[in-house]
Amino acid sequence: MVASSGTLVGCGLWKVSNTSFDGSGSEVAEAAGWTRMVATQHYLFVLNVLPGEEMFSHADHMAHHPTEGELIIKGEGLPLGRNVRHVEAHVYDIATGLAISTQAPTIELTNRTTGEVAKVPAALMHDVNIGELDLHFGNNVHVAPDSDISVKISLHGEEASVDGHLD
Ligand SMILES: [Cu+2]
Repeated sequence: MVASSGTLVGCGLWKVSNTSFDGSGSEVAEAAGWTRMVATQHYLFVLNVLPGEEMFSHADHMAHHPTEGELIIKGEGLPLGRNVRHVEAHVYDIATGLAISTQAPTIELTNRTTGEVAKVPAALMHDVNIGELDLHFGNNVHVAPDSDISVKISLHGEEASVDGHLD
């Protein structure tokens, strides 16, 4: 499966840079995070790996009105911390082009440098500013610095994987 660069809306990084990057471009962008797009028979997956994001429950959101971060629609957001990244998967039905929000994919991150494998709990959320157009699954996960990683995503038996480096 060939992964290519995406230009769809993701979380954080797109607020500071709307440039498409795919690993052949800026090393600075590659260090901070990246976007990959991959399709299976029925689904288009747009995967973003970004700096850690703060996630808020509906109650947190109503109480504190955060101006950045993510609103959890379903599931639980894991805390920020040292070397924490935010992995997210935007899932689209290829036949309709619509975002899928009712069936959570399985997301797994393999650190090929350290050998660690981590399941990324697929909470449903969207950016507090962008709103429902940014609907996606994902969570925060620890990734050691200077690592080559693979992110594997599967839904209803259809599986795809993308690779990238994080400084
Ligand atoms: Cu997110």
